[in-house]
Amino acid sequence: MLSRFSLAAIIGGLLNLLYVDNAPDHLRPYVIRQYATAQSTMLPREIFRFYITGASSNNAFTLLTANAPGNPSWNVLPHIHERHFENFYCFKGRYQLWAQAQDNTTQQTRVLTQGDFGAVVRNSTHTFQTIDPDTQLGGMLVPGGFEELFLTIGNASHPSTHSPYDPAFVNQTYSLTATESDIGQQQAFDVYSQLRFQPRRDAINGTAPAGTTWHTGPNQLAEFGRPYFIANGFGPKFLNNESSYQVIQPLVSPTQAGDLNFTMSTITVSTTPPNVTVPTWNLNNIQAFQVLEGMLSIQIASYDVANLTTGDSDPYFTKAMLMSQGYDGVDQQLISRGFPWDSAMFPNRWS
Ligand SMILES: [Cu+2]
Repeated sequence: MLSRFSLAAIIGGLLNLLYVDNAPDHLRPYVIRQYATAQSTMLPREIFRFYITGASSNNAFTLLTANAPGNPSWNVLPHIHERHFENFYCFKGRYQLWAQAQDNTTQQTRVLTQGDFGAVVRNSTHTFQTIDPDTQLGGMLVPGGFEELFLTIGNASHPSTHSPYDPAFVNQTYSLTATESDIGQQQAFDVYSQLRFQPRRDAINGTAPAGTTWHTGPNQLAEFGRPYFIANGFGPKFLNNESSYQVIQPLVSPTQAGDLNFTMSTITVSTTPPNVTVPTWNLNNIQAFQVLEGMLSIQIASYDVANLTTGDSDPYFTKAMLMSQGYDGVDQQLISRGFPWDSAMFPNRWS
């Protein structure tokens, strides 16, 4: 069965094997399959996989997914990270995310469905709860290395069927209480439990407080230091038409990332029109693509072409998540040579 691939294209070293089952223990180009072993780790009622680690990205970022059924309560105690910016993406199913900024302004919550995004900046109190039976969330944490927490507190789990999670989770109950020693141990990994935080339960149409815009109108990326949420397709958009059409939807731009020096965008790509040459990129920083729809073909240095696919071998429509180290990555370059665009779709005629 073909499935979604992740790819960390690290420009530089040349090694023989592009395809791996676990993220490499050092910086190098690689491709890893969705639901690969990926150091899969069991926590109560959820399995984490680590497609990019601190070791594989020279500490640029960690890319993980968590698969879980719906949970009767939060998946984790409310907590803060002082050093890590934690990005939440919904690959499928639904989960609810809560976030409150450091200055204790109004607590926000959203129910995330496929393609929705939440940016939990440093020092924001947050927690989440999975809702649907087949839910997958993505976490992109900057800087890298945050997986060490899960590898320490979880149990190694390598389902031989590569099942996203263990069906036995559905009947399991667990308690979210933490002992003093758990809390002390977690602080060493930049997790500071906020036991007095009460996640609000008054969301209507997937959002609270009242008056917030969620799947009903545009969402903006926030000023530096504030958590924010972008519903799928409702954020800012840019079109680049230098080769194929590419619609770039930034999720984290330099303003929000600040000193953490990274960006995240989705890029929707058309086919390449006749008589157009596919461009070659010369990039100085780490770029990682995770294909969401369609297929992205990438050739890295002198490796063979890698086809990152969700199963479609010759699609007319491809959408990928891009994570980029630095402020001159693929998304920022496409935006700088493109222009603001109102639609999530590329034009229906070649220009
Ligand atoms: Cu967190």
